[in-house]
Formats: sequence, C-alpha cells, structure tokens
Amino acid sequence: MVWIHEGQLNGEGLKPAIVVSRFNSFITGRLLDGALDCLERHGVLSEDIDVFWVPGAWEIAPMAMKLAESEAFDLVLCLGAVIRGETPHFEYVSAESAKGVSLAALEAEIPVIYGIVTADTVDQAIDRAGTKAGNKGFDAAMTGLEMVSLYDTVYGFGDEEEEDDEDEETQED
Ligand code: INI
Repeated sequence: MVWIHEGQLNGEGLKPAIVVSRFNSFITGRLLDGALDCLERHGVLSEDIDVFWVPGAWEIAPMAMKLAESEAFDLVLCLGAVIRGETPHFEYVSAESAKGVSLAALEAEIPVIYGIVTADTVDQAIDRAGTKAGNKGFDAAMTGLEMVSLYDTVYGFGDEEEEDDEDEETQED
C-alpha cells in the first residue's frame, strides 16, 4: 500500500507574512492584491495577514529570512517584479533574489514561497500580474497554502514518533 500525501488548501487559522517590493510597484501591487484575494478566499482572516514592503527585489530574501526566524508566522510569501531593460544589472537582481529566497526556504521551518516575476518587458510583467498569464501573487499564495498543509503532515510524523516512544516507555515501566 502506498501513502499519498497532498496538501489541502485551507487557510483557516493561518498567520501569513507577505514581503513585497516597492520597485515596479504598479506590478507588485497587483501581485499583492492577488495574494490577499487568494488567502482570504481560502479562509485566512485579513487581520492575521502582515504585509512588509521592502525597497526592491534584492531586499526580499533577507526580510523573508528574518520573518521566518521570528516564529510569528506560518508562511512567508515573497512578491516582486524584476524587469529586464530597466537595469543593466537585471541578471544580478533576478538571480540573487531567486537564490536568496531559495536559501531562506531551505533554512526556514515554514514555507517561504517565491513569487517574484522576472520579465523581459513591462508587457510581459503585466501579463503575469492579473491579465493574460494569471496573477503570480495569487499562484504564490495557493502554493503557500498547499505547502503549509504538507509541512504540517511531515511535522505530524515527528509527533507520532514521540507518542510511540512515550507508549513504549510506559509499557516498559
Ligand atoms: N529591484 C526590483 O525589484 N526590480 C527591478 O527591476 C530592479 N531593477 O531593475 O534594478 C530592482 N533594483 C533595485 C534592487 O532590488 C535593490 O533595491 C537596490 O539595488 C538596493 O539594494
């Protein structure tokens, strides 16, 4: 028999943090709207959501890491927009912000989700922020809900083992 584990999309009782960058805020504001819409539609209370605005995509990962370490949240969503052509250092900003969020996700005990749009043009970025190609903020929030549920399942295994150990100790006594 195979045990299949799939995350549920239930946000009741969750306390998410959202890190969103101000750079290209005409895009990131829409990503934030999408993320909030998704969380609230899945049962998260608006008063349980904390939004942290940072200057640019570069600042997202360090902030996400601090938020995860604070143990005040169940989930961190990282939202930003890096657009080629606006900067000669597009490659650095996009690559390092992705690496940073990945590192934060690996180090954190809660899900840290990458919702940074990287696009060649402003039009492409607009497509991903609530028009032709959906809303990457909404998608990031969905991913976050799913991952919280899967982490809960995995952390629950630890509790079961502890209970088994306690049972064994009781039996030995
Ligand atoms: N930050 C972004 O979020 N998107 C960009 O497209 C961008 N560009 O083009 O330069 C950008 N740069 C700022 C960077 O993220 C930092 O805020 C800045 O370098 C200060 O550390």
